[in-house]
Amino acid sequence: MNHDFKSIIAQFCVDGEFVRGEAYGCGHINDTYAVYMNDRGCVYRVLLQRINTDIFSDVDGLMSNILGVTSHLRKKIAQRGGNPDRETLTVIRTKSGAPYYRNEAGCWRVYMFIEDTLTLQSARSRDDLYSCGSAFGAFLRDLADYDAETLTEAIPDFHNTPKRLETLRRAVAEDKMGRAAEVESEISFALSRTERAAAITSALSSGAIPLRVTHNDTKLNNTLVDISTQKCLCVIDLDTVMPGSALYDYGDAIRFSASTAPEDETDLSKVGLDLDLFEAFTSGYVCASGGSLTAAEIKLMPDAAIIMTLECGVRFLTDYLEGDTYFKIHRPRHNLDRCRAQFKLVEDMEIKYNKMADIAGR
Ligand code: ADP
Ligand code: GN1
Ligand code: MG
Repeated sequence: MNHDFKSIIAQFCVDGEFVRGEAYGCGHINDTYAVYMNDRGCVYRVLLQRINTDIFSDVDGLMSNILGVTSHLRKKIAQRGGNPDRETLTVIRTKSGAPYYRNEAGCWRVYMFIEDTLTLQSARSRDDLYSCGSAFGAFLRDLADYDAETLTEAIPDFHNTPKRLETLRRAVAEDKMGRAAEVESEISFALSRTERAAAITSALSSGAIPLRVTHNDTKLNNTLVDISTQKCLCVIDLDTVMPGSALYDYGDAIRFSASTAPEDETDLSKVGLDLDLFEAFTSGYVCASGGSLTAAEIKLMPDAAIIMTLECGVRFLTDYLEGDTYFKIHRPRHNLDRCRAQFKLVEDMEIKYNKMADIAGR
């Protein structure tokens, strides 16, 4: 879709003349653009996003979460001598002081563009995953004293895996696109794991593991890597910061980053868990979280990897059955390909369960 970037950006406290806007990044949810500005001969860019309001209906609540969390993180980063402008997101407000701008096309926000960084779609080495684990571990630690009560639940039951399975059951029953017959084996793969899927939510509700402020979308491409140090500099994509379990963050990161293949790989023989990458992320995460993870959380780490991978596969499958309305797709059956890759990864993790447990235990 073409948008009038010039008039949208004119609403924000962004200096200089508009030059151009272009699509940017590989997120599945929001529409992201790099907008170039010319400020007295100096060209720079800002990051413009159209927030997906089909998914995030309470944009005021969402933006107030982001403002609260980033101002808390800024203080922590400054206290340890870091650079808050590069190590967390900075919301650029509108000229009237609002954190976003609404027009007929939707809700728009602008972030400072964090330059001289890379977004990795897959790990190039163990070091990338150690560093990514450290960044998400530090995120958990820095928000440990954040008042969770002030956070809006941007997407209720986001990582409630049993509820995700319920939604899948409903989508199968409705079968509005007539696709259920084709994916019978994927449906039974998911439903046969219903019991295992409840391990994190049950542990949370019994009090066996604590509720914390978590990121909830810990893909490698939701971090920025500093080009000069080659280390993870900044955790981004803060839309889903909510009270949750550290195991959601840990498991989802393993799902995406410790796999031997991309999330949408169609050659399933290439998809599996790389135990070396698993070990690298796990040590980075546990060390940087500052010793705050409990024994019960650590014990559930291998289960978390499996559950979060299963859950993501279930979400892709449900979206396929419902007509691909949630995740952006770039080809027909893309959600089905993503689902199959997740389920293949679950199978491989089940085989490697004891090895994962040994590593996490160490
Ligand atoms: P989505 O919710 O759709 O995944 P993200 O917030 O993750 O959107 O942004 C998509 C991509 O845009 C990221 O993967 C990253 O490459 C890039 N990005 C996001 N915020 C910034 C920023 N402040 N500076 C530089 N790049 C960014
Ligand atoms: C979405 O926004 P993005 O692309 O970082 C999704 C995650 C999924 C992920 C799968 C708000 O993440 O939950 O795990 O796709 N985000 C939302 O790639 O649903
Ligand atoms: Mg993202």
